[in-house]
Amino acid sequence: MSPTSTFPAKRRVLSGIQPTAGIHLGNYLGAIRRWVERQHEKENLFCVVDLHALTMPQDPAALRANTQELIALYIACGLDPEVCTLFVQSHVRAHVEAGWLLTCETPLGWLNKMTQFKDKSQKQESVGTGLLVYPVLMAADILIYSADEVPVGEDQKQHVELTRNIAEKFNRRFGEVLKVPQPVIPEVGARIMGLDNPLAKMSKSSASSPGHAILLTDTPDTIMKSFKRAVTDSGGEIRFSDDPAKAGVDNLLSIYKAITGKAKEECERDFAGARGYGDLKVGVAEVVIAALAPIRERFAQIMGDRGALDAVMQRGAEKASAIADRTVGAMKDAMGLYRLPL
Ligand code: ATP
Ligand code: LTN
Repeated sequence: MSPTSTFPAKRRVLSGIQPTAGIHLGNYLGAIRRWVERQHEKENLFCVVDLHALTMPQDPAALRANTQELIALYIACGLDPEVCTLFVQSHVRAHVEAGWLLTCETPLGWLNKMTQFKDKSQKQESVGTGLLVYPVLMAADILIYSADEVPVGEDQKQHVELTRNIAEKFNRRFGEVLKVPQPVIPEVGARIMGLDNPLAKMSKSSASSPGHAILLTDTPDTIMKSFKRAVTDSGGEIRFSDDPAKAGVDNLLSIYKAITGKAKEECERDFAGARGYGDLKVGVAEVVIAALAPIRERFAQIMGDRGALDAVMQRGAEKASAIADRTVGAMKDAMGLYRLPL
């Protein structure tokens, strides 16, 4: 069997989100919504990357609960488990195995350049080794499925580029075993900013600070309140802008644009007669409430049948393992690890 026979015939998509509390509007607009829209065009694998969550301190009970909830949220957002393989990373052993094989092939200098590592490590007193090598585990997540496309928000582009570099280096040394993937970044919604600070990206790690993020499970009342509190500027002009001073208004308009799918001029026109930023905030809140209400309702329903959720995860893990084990086998053979005769 040639190693390249592990490549799929149809274009394959792989992506994942960490099961840390507070899945927010940025995760939805930057990643999940795109996965849902394209699910019928491709072969899809979406995982809950629980092993990645361990790079930061987690409460074990909360991690377990968040993992199941994130699978439920994937389905509530519109991913169909009959069409997509939905699974939990730690249920597929090949991730860790391939992670080690690739760690041995990754120069330390490449990891030291990762901006997310620099940001996150600065915020911690003691930095775990996992935080440094985490992009190699992410490379393993992608490469063991021979994924063609990795749909992510802007902040993950650097990690997908690293994945490409690791795959190319591996292939140069050991032959064409790994498919070199492409990042797919949405044109709108790739970088939603915090409502409390429009210069910092909306993030789960800051989701506990009030008014920072809109969670997918927030009630209409909470969503309206969060938008009403959003930081803007002391002017009154409602237009898209690159000026950091107008980042708050730009972020609100970008959210409106991403949800409604309207062109920039049309979005600005919708608020042309607005009396100050109050009207803008309410207008944006209304479209977000309408978009998230069905997700919140479906989520509650799905969480009512935990047995069905476990079945989705079980089936997903089996399908994912079957693909991943083949690639890891090909990697091991190429690297010279001794294989026992069957
Ligand atoms: P953390 O703060 O814990 O790093 P996060 O909010 O960045 O979490 P992740 O699990 O790291 O969430 O990201 C899941 C997906 O959502 C990734 O594809 C990421 O690029 C995307 N994403 C995260 N934040 C945003 C954002 N503010 N705007 C657009 N996309 C985002
Ligand atoms: N590193 C990503 C999550 C992630 C991922 C992946 C995304 C882990 N493995 C594979 C796409 C493909 C993050 O923190 N957002």
